[in-house]
Amino acid sequence: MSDYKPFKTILTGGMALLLAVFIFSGCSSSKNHTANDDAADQVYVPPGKHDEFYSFMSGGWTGNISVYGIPSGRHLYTIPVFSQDPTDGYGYTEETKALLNTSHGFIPWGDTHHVEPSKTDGLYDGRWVFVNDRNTPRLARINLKEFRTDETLEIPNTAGNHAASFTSSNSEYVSAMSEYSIPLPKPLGNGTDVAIDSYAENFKGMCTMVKVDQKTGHLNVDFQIELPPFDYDLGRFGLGESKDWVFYTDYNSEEAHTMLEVNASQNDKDFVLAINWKKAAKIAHQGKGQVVSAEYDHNVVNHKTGWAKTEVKKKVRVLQPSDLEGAIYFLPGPKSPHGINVSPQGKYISIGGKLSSTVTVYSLDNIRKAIANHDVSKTIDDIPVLSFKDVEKEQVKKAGLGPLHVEYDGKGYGYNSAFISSEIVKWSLKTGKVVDRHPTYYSIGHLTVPGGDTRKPYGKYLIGLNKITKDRYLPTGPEMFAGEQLFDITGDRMKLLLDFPVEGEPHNAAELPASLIDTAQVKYYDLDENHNPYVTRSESEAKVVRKGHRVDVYMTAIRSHFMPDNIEGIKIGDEVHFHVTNLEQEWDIPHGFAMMGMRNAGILLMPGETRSIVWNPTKKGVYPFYCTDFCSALHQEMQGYVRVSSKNSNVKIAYGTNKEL
Ligand code: RUQ
Ligand code: CUA
Repeated sequence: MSDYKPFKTILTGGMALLLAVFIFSGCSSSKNHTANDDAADQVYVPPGKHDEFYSFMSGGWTGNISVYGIPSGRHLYTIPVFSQDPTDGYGYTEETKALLNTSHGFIPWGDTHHVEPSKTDGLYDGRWVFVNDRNTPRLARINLKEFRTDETLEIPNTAGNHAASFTSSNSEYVSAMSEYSIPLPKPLGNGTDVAIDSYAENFKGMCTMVKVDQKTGHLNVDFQIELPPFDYDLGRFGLGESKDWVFYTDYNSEEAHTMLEVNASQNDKDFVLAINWKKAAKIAHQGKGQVVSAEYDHNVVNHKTGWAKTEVKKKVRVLQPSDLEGAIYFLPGPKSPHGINVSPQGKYISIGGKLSSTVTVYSLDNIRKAIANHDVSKTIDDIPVLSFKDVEKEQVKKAGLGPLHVEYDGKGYGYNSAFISSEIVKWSLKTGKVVDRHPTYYSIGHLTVPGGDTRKPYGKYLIGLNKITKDRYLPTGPEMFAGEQLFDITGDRMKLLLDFPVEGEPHNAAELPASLIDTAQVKYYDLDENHNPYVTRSESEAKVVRKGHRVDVYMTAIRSHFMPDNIEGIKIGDEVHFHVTNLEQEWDIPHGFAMMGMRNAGILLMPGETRSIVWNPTKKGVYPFYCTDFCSALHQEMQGYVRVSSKNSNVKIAYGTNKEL
């Protein structure tokens, strides 16, 4: 404990009290500070061998997803999603730029929080992963054949898109939920330009159900539900018996709009919102609610051409809770809850009572009974509130301080993270009794068991996603990568195996068995199937075409030269579009393309792929370009020149490789 000072600045009010209890009750000893000696064997993946699981970690403010191998903790890849990535030119190339379009314009970064794999029958199916951008409300779908973002969808009428991108048992829906309420445009609300202190009267929360086309994966906002202006924090769809339901935690039932730290921590109980999404969808499809105008961007990659296109959507169906009789309820829960998780059979729903020291477990049976008996204590904005004592199954006591999230191992145990006391607490679902606890380093947020949100968790490991790294690695200035910890959970006691640093601040992660994904990987793109409008399928087709101030360069790359590699006749003021096609037809032979003075990014071309990047030369001269990826023994030689002349020069377009221009 000596080297860990919890951040006092975030601990006020009730938290300070909890902290006092924490300090005076003493805390975990340092005996588990390091892993056991035989841990090395358990995480050692010999050279040339593969990991057992892929772990997809959201990167928080990196806006992307990074992929790690488990148990080794090796960083395998980063998938660009909501942020531009100069590694391969994602969000810089003409093909991919549209993926970052929103109704606010082009937004080159995001804040990814929850990675959710697609499911069939409550089990991972290896098709896609979904992830949300919290800041600019968006969802993305990544295809797991290419580890690429296929689609992004803006969520209208929403802000602080935190309780997303949770998916139903067959990925029929992905849901998104506002954390920050906002006033809604007319005719829905009273207009968006209102006084902030009219919060209670004008601001609204919003639940969005996004339908997933089972063939193409395409996302489509099916309907929304207007909600009271609470902060909706986390969500989970039911599983098994509860698979028609979706559950969300919320805090700020006080409806505070300033100094939430204090003002949203007044009520003893906040809520879980339970929606029967199947019923709600039925009601929506019967035409209930209002179709209102909205403006949001939907960006989809066309796999034939490789180009992402934006469609601006103009309408959305919004339901009111009063439309959803029998399909929407509040369950009270202590106090400013954060995470919510559903047990593998779908019978139990647990929430981390961030400002209490308990995990509350609800049972589906109790919820059903309370609904059948109309045990309604009151209604809030037409949403019936069931009574706590009716729906609660039990409180897990001694769940640590600041319990946030729960994961299940499929063997009857829940594991919750405790942020303030920096520990993982294991308890029995049957008895609600704590059976083990293990310190984490430090301040754990999410935790994940491979398949922990499915009907059949793979178990075996648990990964703690710690928020604070401090002294666990060599220091790297004031900022350090987040520190994750891998535990073995096959025995009665958790066993710490490995610390490994990861990019950004992963808010959560999902592990898929390698066998579900690895054999399906795309290794290169078939040139004959490349229907990019700017493809150059052979060197003889390479050309440079001027149309006014626009110059299109149709270029090829193959070991170890570009065609053309000498270009003349470019003038200041031109807009030069380089369309480079990698002619290789072999796995893992990308070429790069970088032009001196280019103000966006270099590009990386996968075998058989065409990418386009725009260059606006501003100064006369001869500009070298080269391949950035060490592709062959003659990679250094893979270079060329572009001559840029003044605006009024009469140098004509000329180009070629191995010829005098
Ligand atoms: S959050 S540390 Cu953004 Cu899922 Cu809980
Ligand atoms: Cu191509 Cu280096």
